[in-house]
Amino acid sequence: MNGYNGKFLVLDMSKKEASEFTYPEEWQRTFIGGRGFAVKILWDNVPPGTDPYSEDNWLVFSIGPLSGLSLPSSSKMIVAAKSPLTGGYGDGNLGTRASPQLKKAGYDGIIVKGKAESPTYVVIENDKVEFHDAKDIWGKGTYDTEKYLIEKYGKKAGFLSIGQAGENLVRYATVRSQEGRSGGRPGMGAVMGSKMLKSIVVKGTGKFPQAEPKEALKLGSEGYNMVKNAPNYDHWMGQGTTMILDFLQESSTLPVRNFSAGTYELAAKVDGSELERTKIEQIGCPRCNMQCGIVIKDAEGNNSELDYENIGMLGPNIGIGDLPRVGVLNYMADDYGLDTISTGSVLGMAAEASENGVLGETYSWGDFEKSKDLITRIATRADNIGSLLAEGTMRMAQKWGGDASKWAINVKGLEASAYNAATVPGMALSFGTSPIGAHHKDAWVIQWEIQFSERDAYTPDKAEKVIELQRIRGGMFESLVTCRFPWIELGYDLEAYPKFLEKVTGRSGWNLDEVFEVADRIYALIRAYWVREFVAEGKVWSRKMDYPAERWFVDGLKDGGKYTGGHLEYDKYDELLNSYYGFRNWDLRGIPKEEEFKRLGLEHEAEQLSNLVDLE
Ligand code: PTT
Ligand code: SF4
Repeated sequence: MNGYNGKFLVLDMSKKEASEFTYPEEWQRTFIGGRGFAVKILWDNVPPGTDPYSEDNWLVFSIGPLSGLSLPSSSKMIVAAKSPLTGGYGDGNLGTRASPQLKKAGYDGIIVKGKAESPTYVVIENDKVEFHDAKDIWGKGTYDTEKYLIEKYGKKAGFLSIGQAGENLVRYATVRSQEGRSGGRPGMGAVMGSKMLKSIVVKGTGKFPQAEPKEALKLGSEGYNMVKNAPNYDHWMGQGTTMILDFLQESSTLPVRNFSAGTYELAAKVDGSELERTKIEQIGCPRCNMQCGIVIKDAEGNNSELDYENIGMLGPNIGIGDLPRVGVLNYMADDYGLDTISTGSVLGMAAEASENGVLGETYSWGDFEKSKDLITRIATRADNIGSLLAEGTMRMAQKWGGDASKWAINVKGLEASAYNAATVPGMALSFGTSPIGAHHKDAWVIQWEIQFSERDAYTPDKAEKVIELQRIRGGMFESLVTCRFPWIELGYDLEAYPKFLEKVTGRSGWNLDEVFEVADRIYALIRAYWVREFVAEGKVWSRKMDYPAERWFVDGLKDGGKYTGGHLEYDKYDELLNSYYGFRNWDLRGIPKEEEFKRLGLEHEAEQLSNLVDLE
């Protein structure tokens, strides 16, 4: 099909050899690209039960048919692998110049396998691939690393790099690009580090494969115009994602002091208006005219790019109500290549452990200097405490025992993003059933739930809504691969995307229903992947894997206005989960039924799974 290069570049780090992987053409219809290709490649090629840090784990960078083209906010890329944080499928969505460069170099993605003996970086220039000694940048942060690479390869190249956190196998290390973007929350940066791969540089000079380039360009420029003229455009450009903070404060759903409370007394000091007031610059991904990276001068004079999640987790969640200070912690996380969400959650849990005499040292809410100290000790695994915190909240709870499970705000091991779901059951379901653990990206249902549904209810319409959003956000956007913000934030029409697909691939008949069927296929295969890995490792898979954080059930919410004392209820949540499984045609363990695998054309995968677990 047009719109694709039909192959991935394979980097064998053990042999320092490059080769090509040509995938079956039918995948372009059945999986579209991005996340769909990534999970299929991992399912087929990474043996069940593989240690995420072993040379047998594959790290997959994957773009889609629309990535990098001249249409709204298209320079995105999936980075995926078996996750060292959760043990299941992990991925992230990275904004990067490497996306268009890779397509122009002639590939739909990069597979990294094996393990180099010494630090290495790889330069891809069309079909020329070179493995270089990375001794000059190993041990450096992502800012200096990118600076070094820009000096050598120029500003127009695409860069994918890790910082010290990835090198030191911090389980929530990310991959970074273009000084501001960060992707792969469930430890994709650590998988890259385990392969001794510091950076990938990509340069391409070919053409974008497209069936009707002029038509696609015309549709794209209409899209850019629509975005620019959207009623909310100016507000968005002023505050970006942080404009949501006021709504979360008003609805008592902010993450405050390790998610124990829902409102923050210093919210006005870290909200969207404050960010807008102190903004010095606005940055973003290539090919985007609604750039969301809002930069401030942090308390130590660095330029720090802030989004809502970074602020929520490194601000209210650890009791820091000062934006320039939040900026410092955010800058450190970006430089070390640590996920800000998990870092904020780990610090919140550490502060609570300290309060309860479990941490072994003093760390109080709002202690800025100690937060900095801990972030450095985490990224470098400097000592026992730094190293334990580098393992993430699930393993911290296992180590400490007792009440600590309540302080660990995660699902399946991935720390929850910055929404306190104690009094919003639909958002709790979204975290519970997200395909990578507690990330909001697949179904950010919270605003709909509070504004348009009965907030306290556990009714089936919430399960339906979560699935609707998962199909659009987690299925469609993650396989196309483009940014979802033009649609979600500025109302760009979803129907535009099948039209783009037609013009780019040359295949007529694309429609949203077909794309959503692809989404269901991707979800079923990701779920099969989780179950397969759990069973192969001798762990128990059960519906409890889809439970949100324990705290939201057992502790009443503090400082939540009329929601104070509120919490989730196990029996009602179970009913909601049953509705979700019912709509998905999954059984009561949360495993797709055999007939559902069949409907989606995944008979072979179902047969493989049935060797490990009985299917209904
Ligand atoms: C994303 C997660 C998010 S979601 C944020 S802020 W957000 C945090 N950003 C981090 C960061 O910055 N530095 C850092 N060291 N760690 C960070 N961790 C957190 O990572 C992201 C944007 C955002 S900003 C969002 S919602 C949207 N996400 C999209 C998505 O998932 N899919 C898609 N098709 N389009 C999306 N558009 C928006 O992209 P992860 P990014 Mg990130 C600095 O990667 O692993 O998915 O985690 O990707 O390129 O930075 O863009 O309020
Ligand atoms: Fe990147 Fe933000 Fe633009 Fe999306 S809206 S493409 S995340 S700059």
